[in-house]
Amino acid sequence: MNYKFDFTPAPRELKSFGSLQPRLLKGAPTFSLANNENAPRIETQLTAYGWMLTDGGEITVDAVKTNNDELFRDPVTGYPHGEGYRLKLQPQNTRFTAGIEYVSIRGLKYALATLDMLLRQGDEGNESDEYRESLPEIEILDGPRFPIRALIEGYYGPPWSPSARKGLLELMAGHRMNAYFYGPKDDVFHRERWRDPYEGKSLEDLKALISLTAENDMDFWYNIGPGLSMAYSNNEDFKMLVAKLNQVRKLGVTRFGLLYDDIPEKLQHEGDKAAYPDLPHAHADIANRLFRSLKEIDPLNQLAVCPTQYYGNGDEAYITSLGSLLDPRIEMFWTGPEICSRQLTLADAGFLSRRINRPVLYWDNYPVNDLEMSRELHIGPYLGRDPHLYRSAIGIVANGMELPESSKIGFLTIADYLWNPEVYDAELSWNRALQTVIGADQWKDFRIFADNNRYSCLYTTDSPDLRTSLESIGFLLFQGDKTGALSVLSDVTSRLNRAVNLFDRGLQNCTLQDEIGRWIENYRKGVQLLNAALEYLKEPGDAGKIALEQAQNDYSADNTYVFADVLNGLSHEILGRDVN
Ligand code: LTM
Repeated sequence: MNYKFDFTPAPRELKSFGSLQPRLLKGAPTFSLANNENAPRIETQLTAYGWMLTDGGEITVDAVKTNNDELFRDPVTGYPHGEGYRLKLQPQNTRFTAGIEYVSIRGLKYALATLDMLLRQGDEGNESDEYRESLPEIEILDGPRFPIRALIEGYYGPPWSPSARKGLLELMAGHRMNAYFYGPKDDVFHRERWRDPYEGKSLEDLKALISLTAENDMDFWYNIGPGLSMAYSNNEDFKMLVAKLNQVRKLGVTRFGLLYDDIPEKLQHEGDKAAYPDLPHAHADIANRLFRSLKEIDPLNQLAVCPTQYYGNGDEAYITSLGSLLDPRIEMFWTGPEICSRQLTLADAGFLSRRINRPVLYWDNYPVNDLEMSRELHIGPYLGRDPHLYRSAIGIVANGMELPESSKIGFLTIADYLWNPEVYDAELSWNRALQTVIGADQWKDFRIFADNNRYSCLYTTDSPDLRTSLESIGFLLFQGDKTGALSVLSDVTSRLNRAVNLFDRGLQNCTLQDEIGRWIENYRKGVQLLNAALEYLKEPGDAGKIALEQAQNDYSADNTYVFADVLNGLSHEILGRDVN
């Protein structure tokens, strides 16, 4: 039988691919546990996937914790990935043993996720939610490429609610992101009132968030942005900064970020101008002192800094100076050549990392859609990131939209890229992400809508299929082939109408439907415009003309970005032809 393994993400190494053995059961697997050190965790995770624990189960899970992280060392970067695992699935008569070796609990978690994926995929690859009826003998040696695989709540706008955070962190941890960076611009205690300690509800929420991150085996990075008001030369301010981080540290946090983004590019306080030659000296001084104080308390504490100039070529004066002054153990954020970068290349990363004496930590502004991007919905797949970026970058921290449910789609594709960027397949990963967020029954119709919402800094030509069809309709009308044009337009509208019908019936994920209401509305208007064009072509006349112009006005009056510029001027194009 021909088996296809469309893993998302693909494991680093598939060591062997042996004989197939029919399974005992057709549906969800039953499993039993050998003498596993972390048996309760294995049980919880597999049960959550729908597996059943029984004596003498069909699959015996034999997971062994090892200290041999040499096994999982990255062959290219030499990074000792304690998050790696080895998984061997071996048939034994009609049963199977799943042998797992892992170093850290994350390694175990990822191994079990791969095991479920291995059993779940049908002949249709990722499109099946069924379990396989027979299983291969297989050995997988796997580990991530990027050490830091993270999401950041770092946008302007209302912070995510506690329940949204729960949903997001559970999902992303299950898809191998390993860190959550806290830094909502609109949390007053993070930026405007950075000196003030958390108290009352804000403190309780922060504590709950830290616990939630730990429950999901993720690292929590607390970020603070004091630069709007801090006097860098004022020792009282420095003490306030240390005190604030101490408050958070006492909640169990060991990772911190000092954000100097979106603040004045020149020194403002008179005392600072007297004390420092320029901004990078002030920034490096504060960061280095803070780093030393954190390390004195606990050598495990870590610090990352977001520079004020956080994008560009990498040879500008500020970043060059800061890079040379900052302790090389401090991580440094960078968003790429632009604030929202279309591409991140290994060449740029290599150049910057040599100039700043450390691998780059990308703060990637995708899928974020704040400020002037707020009319765009960023639900397309992650694109334009070099497959070899991990050679010069320690990680990527992806900035979310204020829309948590919608952010999941982009984040899921980012998680796949981060695990194994060399074989990342954007469309496959996107299909899988849509399936996860929308559900197996509805994702294909939703994809028709999503395909017309691809516009972002990553992808500036939207609606690829519709664009091609409209080009062909224009060409056919120009040739005087109205029948041909009608046929193409009729196919297009009936396809786009499938998503309208889906929204009429209602998404099973109602949170998502609520969140993207304004984009659904303008999608409807766009489809209405195409329907009106179809009616006019079928029956040209004044009534049809008025309806078409009205539909064009309705669609164009709404500045919510759907179909990008593809439908602009459609009525003009149709009405400009002789279609009688
Ligand atoms: O990108 C950085 C480092 N800072 C801000 C983000 O907070 C904001 O969300 C994005 C997108 O608008 N741009 C920024 O400059």
